[in-house]
Amino acid sequence: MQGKIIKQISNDYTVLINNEEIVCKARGKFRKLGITPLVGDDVLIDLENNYILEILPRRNSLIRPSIANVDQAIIVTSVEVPEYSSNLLDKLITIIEFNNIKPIIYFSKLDLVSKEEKDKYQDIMTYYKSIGYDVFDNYNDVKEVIKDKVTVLTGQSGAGKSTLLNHLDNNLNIKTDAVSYALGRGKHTTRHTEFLNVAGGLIADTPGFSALDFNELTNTDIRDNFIEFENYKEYCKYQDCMHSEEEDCYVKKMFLEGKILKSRYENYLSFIKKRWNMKISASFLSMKEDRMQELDQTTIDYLHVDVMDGEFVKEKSISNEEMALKLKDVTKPLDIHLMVKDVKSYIDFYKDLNPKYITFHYEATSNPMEIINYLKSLNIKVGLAINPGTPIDSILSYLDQVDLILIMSVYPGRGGQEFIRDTEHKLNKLNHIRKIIYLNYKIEVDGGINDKTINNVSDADIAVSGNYITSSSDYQKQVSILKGDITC
Ligand SMILES: Nc1nc2c(ncn2[C@@H]2O[C@H](COP(=O)(O)OP(=O)(O)OP(=O)(O)O)[C@@H](O)[C@H]2O)c(=O)[nH]1
Ligand SMILES: [Mg+2]
Repeated sequence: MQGKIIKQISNDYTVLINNEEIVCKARGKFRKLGITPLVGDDVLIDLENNYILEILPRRNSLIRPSIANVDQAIIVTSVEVPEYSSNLLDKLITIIEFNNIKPIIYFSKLDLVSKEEKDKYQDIMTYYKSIGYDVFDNYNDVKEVIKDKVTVLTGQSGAGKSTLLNHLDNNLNIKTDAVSYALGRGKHTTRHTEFLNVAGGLIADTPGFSALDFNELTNTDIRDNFIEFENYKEYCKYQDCMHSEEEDCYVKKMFLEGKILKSRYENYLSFIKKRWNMKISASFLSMKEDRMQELDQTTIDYLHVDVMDGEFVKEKSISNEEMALKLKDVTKPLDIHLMVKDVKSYIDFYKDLNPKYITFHYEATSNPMEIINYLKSLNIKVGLAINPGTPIDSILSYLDQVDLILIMSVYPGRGGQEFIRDTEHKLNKLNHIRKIIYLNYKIEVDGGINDKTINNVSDADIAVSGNYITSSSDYQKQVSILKGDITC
């Protein structure tokens, strides 16, 4: 039998089947597969045992609030208690847009602010309307957009989601409560997600939250879901412009001319520029004359030593002895990247240079664990690298064994390649996994990194950059640009 989950309270799912509500449990197989049934899911039910047997394909879903298959999300945005946060509003809009759900904005508690402040919020509301969103501050108007639609309410705890529902239907009597700041964050009055029949549509009240993550969204996803940029981007000089520091960026021009709301553009920059902590590992492979000392004196964090054997990769670097000579006087920690087949013998040479990391390629050996253990026995931090064609899934079992994962954003051993865009998803995935299972590995990215592509790798901790630094007459300037200390 097919039905729809309309309510969840811990492990109990209320499923609506032919207008009848049946409380079901989820089959154990979902947990094993890492799938959680969501309110809004269309499901197949075993009516004898009241089990959810199967979740039908979702049209869309959100993590917070956790819900599936909705047409639209009303973002309840309070202007006072909790105070207005344009940052949270823009973050929610971006995430909801990304998930192919229509965002609708509802401003609550305007009755609590002065006339001047109210005017300020009217201007903000006008801006969001001008870029194409439905914006309301009156619940009567909301009634019109929920008819025949599946809607979810979202927003901070205490913003007034349940209050809005009670206004939409006087018979509901959902519990609402004043916001408590005893714990420094609003308490959550609504504790579960539930669909209700309101004003001719289905609408879900959800628990509020006090913090929100972008989770799987990359910087380009964020950029592409700031909808007003769409009108301007074709006039940017660069097709893949991130609208931050690039020259001749039309979006930035529009912002400077007041066509884009200040808070909106600033929030965007804060969303994509998590760059303040980026470490730079400088590769000197393409350095023409010997300016090693000069590079060593810049604010780079590591020296990236590319070692190529002509076997694992086509190219061959200078001999080990010549490399050792080159590195003899440098002071920066060495970040050694072995693009070689006979990993162990190279480790035996480079271990004597007192490196911080030695990174080898997953593709180079049939027994990565043996190399990992060998490096550990030498007290050297272990790095594991993967080529552009190798998925993260193939190294999952090593993530808790290594200190660093190096994601190649070009094919190793060939110069002058462009940054491969799929890299962003890999970095993002690694960052996500690290957060949810509390691992400590560093994430490094190597290939095609320059002042533009650095904006796409904010999920990395360390960016390797070679040509961009060493082709310049001013090494320090390039490093400072990469670190976000100065703009170009
Ligand atoms: N003055 C005023 N108070 C409001 C308004 N909307 C909500 N409130 C009050 O704000 C408090 C929180 O409202 P709720 O509706 O419980 O908030 P919520 O978003 O459902 O919160 P959670 O369930 O915790 O996520 C209650 O005391 C409401 O009476 C409004 O427009 N004006
Ligand atoms: Mg509530």
